[in-house]
Amino acid sequence: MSNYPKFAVVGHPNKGKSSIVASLSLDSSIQIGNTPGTTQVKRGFPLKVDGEIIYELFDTPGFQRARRVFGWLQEHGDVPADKRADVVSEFVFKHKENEQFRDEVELLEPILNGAGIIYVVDASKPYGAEYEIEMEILRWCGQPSMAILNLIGEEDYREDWTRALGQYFRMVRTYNPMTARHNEHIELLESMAQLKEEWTKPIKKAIIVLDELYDKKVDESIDTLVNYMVEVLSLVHKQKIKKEEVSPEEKEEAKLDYRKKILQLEKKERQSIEKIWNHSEIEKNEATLALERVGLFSKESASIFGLTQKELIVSSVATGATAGATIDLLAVGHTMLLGALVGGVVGGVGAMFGFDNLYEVKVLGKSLGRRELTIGPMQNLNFPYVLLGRSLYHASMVAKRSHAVRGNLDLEESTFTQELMEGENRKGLEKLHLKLRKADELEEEVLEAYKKLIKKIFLKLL
Ligand SMILES: Nc1nc2c(ncn2[C@@H]2O[C@H](COP(=O)(O)OP(=O)(O)OP(=O)(O)O)[C@@H](O)[C@H]2O)c(=O)[nH]1
Ligand SMILES: [Mg+2]
Repeated sequence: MSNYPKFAVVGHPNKGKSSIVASLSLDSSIQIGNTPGTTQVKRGFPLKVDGEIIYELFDTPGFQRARRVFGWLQEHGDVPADKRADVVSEFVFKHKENEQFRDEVELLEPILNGAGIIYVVDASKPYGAEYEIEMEILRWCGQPSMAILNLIGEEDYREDWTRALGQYFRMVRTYNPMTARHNEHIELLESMAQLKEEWTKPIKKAIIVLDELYDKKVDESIDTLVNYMVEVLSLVHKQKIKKEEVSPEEKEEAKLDYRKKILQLEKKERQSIEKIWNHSEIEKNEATLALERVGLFSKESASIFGLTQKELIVSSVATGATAGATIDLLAVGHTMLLGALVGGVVGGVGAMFGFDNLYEVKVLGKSLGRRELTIGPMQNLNFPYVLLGRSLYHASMVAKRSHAVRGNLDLEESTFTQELMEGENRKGLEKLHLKLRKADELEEEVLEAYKKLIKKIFLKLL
C-alpha cells in the first residue's frame, strides 16, 4: 500500500464536493456542474509534484439513499463500536452489483480502503436533521474525519451547522473552493494534518513542497514575462526588398508582419503563463479573442490596456528617454496619444501619430537584391507599459484562479497599471525599456533589477 494520505470528499449531491477536489488537487479537468448528480463514479485525483504523489483526493457521487443504507446497517449492526466499520464493509460487499446503492457503494469504498473523510455541506442553506443519517453512516466507517462548510449562496448558517457537525466531526472548517488561494489551501492542509497522527508528517511535508512549488511558479512567471518583454521590445523585423526603393506594398506587408510577430509573442507568453499555473485549457473571454482578431491597437482593446488616458502620458523628461522617441508624446496631448495607441490599425485619430510612425522603417544594404527593410525596435515610450500592464494583469488573474472555476477568464475589467506608473517603479522599469528601445546591449544587472521590480509588483497583485 502506498503511504501518502488519502481523503474522500463526500456529502449530499451538489454541495461543491468536486469543486473542493479540483481546488485542492490543482486540477481543472474535474467535472463540476450545477445539477445534482454530476459526479457518478468515484475517482482519485492525486496531487503530484515532480512525479511524486503528495496526497490523493477522491471525488465521489453524493448520498442518494442514506436512510435505506443506515437502516441496513442498524439491522446488521448489533456489534460493539470497534466492529462497526466491518458492517459497513459488509454492506458494500453485498451491494456491489446493486444499482440502487451504486452511489453509496462508490462513495464508501475509498473510505473503507483507508481514506480520511471530508464531509462537505453548503452552509448558506439552513441545517436540517436529514443530514444526520449521512453523518451517522460516515461515523460508522470509523475513519478520521472533518467537515467543510462551503458557502455557495449569500446566506450564512455556519453557526447552526457548526453546532451539529461538531457532534460528528473532530474538525469543522470553512473553505470556499471558488475563491480559495494558496494560503487558504495551506491552512486547510494544516488542519488535515491534525486528523491522524501518521498523516501529520506527510502532510507537513506536502505543505513545504506546495509552498516551494508556489514560489517556483511565481519565479517562472516573472522569467516568462520578462523574457517576453525583452523579446518584443527589441523585436526587429527584416524583409528583403526587390528594388532600390521600398514599394508601398512591401512596406505594408512588413508592417503587418511586424504586428503579427508581436501578437504571436504575446500569445506564446500567455500560453506559457497558463501552463505554469495548470490552467492550459483556459478559455479567455470575447474581448481577448477580439483583441487577437483586430490587433493589439484596436479601439476595442483600449479597456484591456488597463491604462487610463492620463496614465498613458509618460513624461519623457522624467524618464530621460526623449532622445529615443520618434515623437514628443507630451506635445501630442492625451487624447491624441490614446488615439495614437489605439488607432494604429483601424485608422481614425491614429492616422497622424499612429502605430505607423512609432517605429522606423529603414532600408539597409548596398547592392540590389540584397537590400533589406527593417522595422523596430518600437520607439513608443508607452508601448512597454501597455505590454507590461496587460501581461501582469493576465498573469495575476491566472495565478489567482481556483481550479474549481469553470467558464472563461474575464480580462475585461482591468484597471491596473497605477503601480507601473508610480515614480520609483517607472524609473526602474524605464532603464530596461530605454536600452531595448535603442537596441543597446543588455547588462545582467539591469535585467535582474527589472525582474526584481516586476516580482514586487506581481506579488502585490496576488
Ligand atoms: N458560488 C459558489 N458556487 C459554488 C461553490 N461551490 C460549488 N459551487 C457551484 O455549485 C455547483 C455544484 O458544484 P460541484 O462541485 O459540482 O458539486 P458536487 O457536490 O460535486 O455535485 P455532485 O457531483 O452533483 O454531487 C457548481 O455549479 C459549482 O460551480 C462556492 O463555494 N461558491
Ligand atoms: Mg461532483
